[in-house]
Amino acid sequence: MKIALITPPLGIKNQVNRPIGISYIKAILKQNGYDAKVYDFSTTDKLTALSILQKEKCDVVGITVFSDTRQESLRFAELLKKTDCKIVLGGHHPTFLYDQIMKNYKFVDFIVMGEGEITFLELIKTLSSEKNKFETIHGLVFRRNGEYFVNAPRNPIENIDTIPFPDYSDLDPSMYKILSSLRYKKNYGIITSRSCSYSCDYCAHRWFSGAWRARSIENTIREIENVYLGGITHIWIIDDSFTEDPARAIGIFEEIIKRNMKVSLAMNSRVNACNEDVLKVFKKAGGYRVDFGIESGSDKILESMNKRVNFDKAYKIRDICSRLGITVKWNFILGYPGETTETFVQTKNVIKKLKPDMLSVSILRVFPGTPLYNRLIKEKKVNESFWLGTNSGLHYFGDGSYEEVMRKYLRLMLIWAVQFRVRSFLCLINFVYGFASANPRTIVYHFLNTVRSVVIGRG
Ligand code: B12
Ligand code: SF4
Repeated sequence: MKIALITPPLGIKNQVNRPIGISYIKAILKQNGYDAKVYDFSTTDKLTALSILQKEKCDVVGITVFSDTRQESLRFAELLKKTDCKIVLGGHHPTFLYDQIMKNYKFVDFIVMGEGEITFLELIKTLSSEKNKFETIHGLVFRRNGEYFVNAPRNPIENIDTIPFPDYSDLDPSMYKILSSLRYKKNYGIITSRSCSYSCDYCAHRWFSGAWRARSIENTIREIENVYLGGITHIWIIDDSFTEDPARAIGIFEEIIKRNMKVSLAMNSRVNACNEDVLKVFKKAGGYRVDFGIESGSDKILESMNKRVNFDKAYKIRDICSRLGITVKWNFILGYPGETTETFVQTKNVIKKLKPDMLSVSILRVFPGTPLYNRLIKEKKVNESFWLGTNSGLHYFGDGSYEEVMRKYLRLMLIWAVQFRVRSFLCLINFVYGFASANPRTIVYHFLNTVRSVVIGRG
């Protein structure tokens, strides 16, 4: 059976991370004697991608679908269906919107909900046996005689050390680059734990993959060592909540130091789950950048986000990072329901106090599967049919009108860019790079990014 697992053509210029999810699926198929090929078409044009797959004559094509890129994925799937293959979708978007997809896109044969390793393996086993007993596969949505059926959900894999390492053998490592210390380095994104034990209102992870589960230090370090020995020296730990168990995080960094691996490390963390001990050993192991989400400067908004962030702890973490020479990127969201001029100003004041090295302020996007989305649907403030249209992300503009929020947003961005002296040089380079892109939306995006992150050194 010929199986392809793909990221669809997305028309983007640079890809930073390998497609981790489908590469995990390839690995588990291989472990069980099935061969699948992974294609990352995110930077490939549609016709080239199509002709590659047409030549392959696949029996099954599995596609990752994000909400923002669902149209690209679905349009491509429709074209592929003409080659008479089975179309299987996976990822966050179809996990939550399987009803809408199965009703409106008849060329989709299967949807894998949540973590895909075991469900997809069972599907391939069933298709190979030609018994077609799909109803016994937990986590699967399937079509039969014009109707579709939704099976019981599958529990997330408890011991994630049992999953083989993602198999990237089909991918070109030089494609995944990141700007670090003013030059591009080959990047390796790694997931050392799944999910998160918080449940922020705008985030779907708890609902997508249950409780926080971590790989052991030994299992994680083996993957890092493999890639290091393969010549990659930039590792980005992209877990949702990497430092949830600080002792485990420290253990991983200590192993990197002990094994004398000369790597540059970046990580995502959470203010409440980070401390000086973690940051010190992170720095010693090659750590140079941490991303934190604060999201708002207003207690009221933070409460409705269920964010559980402590500003004093954030200032303390900023001081420690500053002392250790670690760059910090702070992420904020504007336009949450309940956002007012007063809460805008509160956010502005917190940013001012943080003196960020790097800053990302985005307007709220609402994703299916989040408590926020479900509430806005119930209150009829957003409509599920949005996803059938061609606009990419579902933005929500709080209680103000679009124009009102954009006006405040642009004004604040301009003031902040100058006032906070953000030294995000990388954003400027991104901006120049973005201009080379033909997509006007990308240009506007990079323009806004730069306006809010102009480089004038830290004062
Ligand atoms: C790394 C990352 C990226 C990287 C790499 C993406 C890539 N090529 O894989 C970059 C930075 C490029 C990126 C970009 C985007 N991302 Co992103 N990203 C992540 C992040 C942090 C980790 C993804 C990951 O590898 N997880 C680990 C693996 C094991 O899990 P997984 O990918 O979910 O895969 C499992 C299942 O979903 C399923 N599965 C996935 N695909 C398939 C396919 C098949 C056929 C099957 C059967 C199963 C299956 O099985 C996998 C194994 O269990 C997640 C957050 C998260 N924790 O997942 C956000 C996340 C996936 N990203 C998100 C978004 C929105 C985006 C963007 C659309 C943002 C944007 N507007 O630009 C773009 C997409 C365009 C693109 N270029 O790919 C959202 C998706 C929400 C949604 N409803 O769509 C997430 C969940 C973050 C969030 N905001 O909550 N992203
Ligand atoms: S936003 Fe971050 S901290 Fe909040 S639930 Fe999601 S992953 Fe966890």
